[in-house]
Amino acid sequence: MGKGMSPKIILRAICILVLLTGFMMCTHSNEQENQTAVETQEQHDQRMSWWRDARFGMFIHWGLYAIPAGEWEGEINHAEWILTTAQIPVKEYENFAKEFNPAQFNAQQWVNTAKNAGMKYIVITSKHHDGFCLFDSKLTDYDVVDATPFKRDILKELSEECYNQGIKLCFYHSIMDWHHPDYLPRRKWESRSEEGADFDRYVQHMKGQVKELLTNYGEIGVLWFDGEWEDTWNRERGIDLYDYVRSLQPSIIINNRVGKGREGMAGTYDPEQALGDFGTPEQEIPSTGLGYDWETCMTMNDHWGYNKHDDNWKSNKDLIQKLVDIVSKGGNFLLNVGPTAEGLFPEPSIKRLNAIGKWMEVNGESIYGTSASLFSDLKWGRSTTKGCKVYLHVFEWPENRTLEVPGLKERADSVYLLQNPEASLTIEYNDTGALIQVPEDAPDPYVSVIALKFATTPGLLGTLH
Ligand code: JFZ
Repeated sequence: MGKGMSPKIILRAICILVLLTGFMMCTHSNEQENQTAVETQEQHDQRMSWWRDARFGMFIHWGLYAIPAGEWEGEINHAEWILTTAQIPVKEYENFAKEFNPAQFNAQQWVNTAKNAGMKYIVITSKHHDGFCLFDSKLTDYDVVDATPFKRDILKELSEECYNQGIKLCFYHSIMDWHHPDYLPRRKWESRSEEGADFDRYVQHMKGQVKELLTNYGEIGVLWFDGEWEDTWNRERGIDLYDYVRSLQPSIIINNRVGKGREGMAGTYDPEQALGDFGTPEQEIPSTGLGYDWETCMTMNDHWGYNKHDDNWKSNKDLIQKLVDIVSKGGNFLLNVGPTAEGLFPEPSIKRLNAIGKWMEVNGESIYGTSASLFSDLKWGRSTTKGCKVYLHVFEWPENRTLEVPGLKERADSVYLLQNPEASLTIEYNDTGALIQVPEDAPDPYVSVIALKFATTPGLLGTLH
């Protein structure tokens, strides 16, 4: 410090600096978050509350691509991207519409399967990148009602069933559109010219469709955008779209793919560009919580859209443990189904959904409405917490019949297996934590859950980390 600078002056300088930074941060964040500025934290929490409680939802990728079912000219690794990955000219791809006649489609059954699996919301592709719409859009003829022999508005039927069965209906709507003449850029291999194309006009068209989706199908839970990565899209357009959606349904939730910044795409994540209400890690589970709302979306095999050759199914155990892992880190799980061209969920998907549902029936209490684990590391599994309860999800059952819970020092009033609440388990405490005596064999083949009930909300945080 320079000679003659009194502590008073230094103090004053620090004060001014602090005030200035504070002011700069305020103006900065106002600029950043103008799309949510109208909402207080409390209102935001209120809007997010059903979604945070739900924890588990169904993703449905369905469209014309279910017809080739992943195969084109001997190549068998395609799915919903087949127009691009097999380089099928748009005019030729359009022909699939004439064949789209999913006679076995039954909205009541689809919604019921999701509900029985313990899922609380369904996100279905109103339009994927191929531009084909599963709803009766007045703004295009390239939709299920105008272009197919089926002629039924799939989203209408689903919206009625979701309403009846208490499931939140949500739409995945692709920003990228390989079909619309005004969408730019074209695919590199295409012969369609860009002449006369007007991206602004495309955006107006897309907003018109968003208006249809948010006006004709009742209350929609989430608008899940995607395909925002091309150069024609930018943050400004993202903010405008976000605001437009909220102006149509103020309580709706919107994912982060409405803007540019998002996790998961190597090299492209830019937090300054991030928009939306939750993050969307894809096909991966982050190693810790993310400090904001997030939802992992994942396939049960290796494709989103139906692929008749894909047998690489995840096991029931893997899927249940992934659900628990995600929830223990404060995230949601959006698990995908790719229905067939006949309108059926693939049999292996149904089997897995049924197994998850059976597990959720017994253990759902440890999933819905819970918060992330209070423990930083549990070598045998995961944990969640809700109110006065802590749940321990045991992946690896202890061979010596003693489950070690390091860091747990507060005395629980009762300890029991969720599948058998009447039988109390013995718990002892020592210097480093607690020891729970458990039965010899794991009571559940996938994940056994132990509940600990405390007299008050456990103040474990202080003692655990
Ligand atoms: C997108 C779609 O292109 C895909 O067809 C599917 O609908 C999926 C849910 O979302 O695919 C992506 C999006 C992001 C990444 C990879 C594929 N990413 O972040 O690496």
